[in-house]
Amino acid sequence: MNQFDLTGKVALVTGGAHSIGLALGVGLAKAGATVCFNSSSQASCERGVKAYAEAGVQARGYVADVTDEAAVQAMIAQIEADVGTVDILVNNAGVIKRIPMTDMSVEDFSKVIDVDLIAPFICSKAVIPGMIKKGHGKIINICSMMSELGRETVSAYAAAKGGLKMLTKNICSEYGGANIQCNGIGPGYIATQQTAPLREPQSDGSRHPFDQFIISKTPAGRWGTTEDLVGPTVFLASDASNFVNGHILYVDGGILAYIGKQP
Ligand code: GCO
Repeated sequence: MNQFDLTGKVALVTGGAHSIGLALGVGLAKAGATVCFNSSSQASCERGVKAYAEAGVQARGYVADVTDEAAVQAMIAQIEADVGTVDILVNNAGVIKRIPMTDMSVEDFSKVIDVDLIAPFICSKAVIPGMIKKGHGKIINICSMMSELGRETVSAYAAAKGGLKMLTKNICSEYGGANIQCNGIGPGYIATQQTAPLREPQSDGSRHPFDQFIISKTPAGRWGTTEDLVGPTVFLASDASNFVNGHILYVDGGILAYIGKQP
């Protein structure tokens, strides 16, 4: 039997209308899953459904603010009514605000914590009862290099992603006995809209300093693509990872292992 086959499984990808979430949703659908995603607006959901169709797969979009527990509970109930219990949850929705910490308002810091850490708690709490009833479940938290490392201007994001790493380990600890595996994917530096400002070419056409920096720190010598994250996510969503729990799988081209190319 193909251990990577997700046929018959229902997957929910939060923030799955674009970028990394869309790539993961398409990959899970191509592995056989029935894919649902949420977005914050009807318009974004419609754009998302169209993007999935252009990729050759069907997906169902749900409007829900993942920081609002009542909205998330209602979304999970609607998904269960529409297609069944959520077997696979990918906590992908995330925001970043790059502001020097001493310039950052508490409101901005809290917003990042709400979306990047509290929302995964809310969504996991909403799907775990159904997973327990069903006798299995997969929760995949999209962590970050910043689950392990800090850098200037990303204090809130690093605090949230560090917390998400430990929430991953705690869900593993608390619900592993119910055959729920909770793991993380730690993307390296991926070429997305979110990192576009870090790759903006200079006025003279040369690489952005941060772009050059990441290339020098990555053994693979390139930025990752959203496609690089799909296989690892299908693995963690499938029976092939039934004895993998509480692990953050870094998909980073080797950054975390490498001191960096000598200048
Ligand atoms: C940044 C980047 C990173 C990446 C990603 C790395 O400002 O350093 O946005 O945070 O987005 O999280 O794993």
